[in-house]
Amino acid sequence: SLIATDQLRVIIGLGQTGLSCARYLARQGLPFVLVDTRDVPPNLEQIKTEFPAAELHCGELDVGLLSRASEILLSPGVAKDQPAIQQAVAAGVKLSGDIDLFCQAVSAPIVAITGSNAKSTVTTLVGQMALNAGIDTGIGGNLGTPVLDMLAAGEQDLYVLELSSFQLETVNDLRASVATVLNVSPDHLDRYDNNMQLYYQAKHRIFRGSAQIVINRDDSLTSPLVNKQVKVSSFGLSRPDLNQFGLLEKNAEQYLVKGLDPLLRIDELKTQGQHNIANALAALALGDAVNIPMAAMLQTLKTFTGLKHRCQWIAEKQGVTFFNDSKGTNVGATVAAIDGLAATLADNSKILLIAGGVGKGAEFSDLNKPLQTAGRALILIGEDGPVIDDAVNCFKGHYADSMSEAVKLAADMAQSGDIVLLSPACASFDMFSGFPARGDAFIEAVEAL
Ligand code: UMA
Ligand code: ADP
Repeated sequence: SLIATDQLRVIIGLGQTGLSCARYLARQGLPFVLVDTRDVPPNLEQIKTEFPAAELHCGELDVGLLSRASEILLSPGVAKDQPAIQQAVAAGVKLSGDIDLFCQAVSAPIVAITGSNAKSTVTTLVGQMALNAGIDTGIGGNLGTPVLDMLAAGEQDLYVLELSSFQLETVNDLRASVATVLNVSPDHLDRYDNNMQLYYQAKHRIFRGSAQIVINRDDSLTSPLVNKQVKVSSFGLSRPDLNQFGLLEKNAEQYLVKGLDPLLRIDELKTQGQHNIANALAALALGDAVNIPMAAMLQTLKTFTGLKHRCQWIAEKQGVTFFNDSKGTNVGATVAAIDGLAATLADNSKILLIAGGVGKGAEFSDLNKPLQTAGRALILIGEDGPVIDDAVNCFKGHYADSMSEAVKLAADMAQSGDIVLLSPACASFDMFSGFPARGDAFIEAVEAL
């Protein structure tokens, strides 16, 4: 490489994150080398056009190059435990990523959100609360817009970031105004050596340097050890202590409350299920920590109907209701979706679950309890359908080769009053480009019935 070693930044991964890092460094006139582990990464031609002068290496990682770097900027899709990366780290090379660069660059307050589930929902809620309060707010991260791309048009007044465990793996110092782990249940264990401890540790890096933290009182795994200077607040579905967020009954009505102060009746929320009440409380606690005015926060909760592909109501056909929860990509999410919808069922009505896809090495036996209580049938799609079938013992799965076949099978078996729920507990990449395409295929199949 022609770049002086003390300035040799190597960007690994030429997806959205890598390109956002390259654009960010280019904006500052700083040199970089582009690397991807694939022989031909997608968008290669576009990358060559956008960065014609940049040195580019594709295929197997070059240990020599990485070990000469001053800093490696690693994309979230690339695991850091590969020998070439570990050798560079052992040689003293700093391992970092787009989130660290972003946090070093901005002085505006940051709300940092992770968790196994509900990240996108809570990030969107907090961001919308701030926008409704008239605050110039950037909303991004794992949700879609790479964080560094948000800086292209100058700094804003507040940032709300959804961070995945993959992004957090390379975070050294985040210094959020407020950070939270919303909940912890198994996911991505294929990437973490089947070791929950490693996954948990990656998530808890979100608390590094944070001024305030928000914990979930109903999930002890969300609570870190912190020193006295850090302000801790909490949310949960129980009666809260002073200044904490929770639920309280007053005059036979359930209220979202801060301490003893009623904020909103729970039936004023437009989203369904206990898990969405927890999400609303989490958003309130986070927004309160960065002083978003309460009126704007409550107004947002009264109008937010939920994101597409998350327990999304699609249609009612011959008394059967269809819900698209394509974003349910792990067991915890699917259990929450079944429990949440089961609470809305009339007596004798049941749920027909469409599940399966790429299981990411997960263990599916936690599906038994909610299915025993509320399930009518299990329809399986994708490569790990049989793994789910083996783990679920309350009934045998029915196999379908396509989404349309799965929807037809479910509709045939459903009785009036039932719910057909797509909540796969798996990633989608064996059959679809991602969870949005899977959800769209479900919607299309329902409409075609
Ligand atoms: N890849 C290689 N070699 C490389 C680089 C990438 O094989 O050198 C592969 C990865 O294994 C992966 C794919 O390419 O299969 C994409 O990886 P990437 O790191 O280039 O991904 P980006 O395009 O930068 O998108 C990432 C997030 N993707 C992942 O973490 C896998 C996006 O989250 C995020 O929106 C984006 O940054 C902006 O911040 C997506 C996601 O699936 C939605 N996240 C996971 C989830 O939510 O469960 C964590
Ligand atoms: P993430 O970005 O973490 O994947 P989303 O907000 O997109 O989270 O929601 C993903 C899925 O998680 C939803 O489709 C729903 O099934 C489930 N879910 C939502 N909120 C919760 C919660 N508080 N606890 C457990 N599961 C939840």
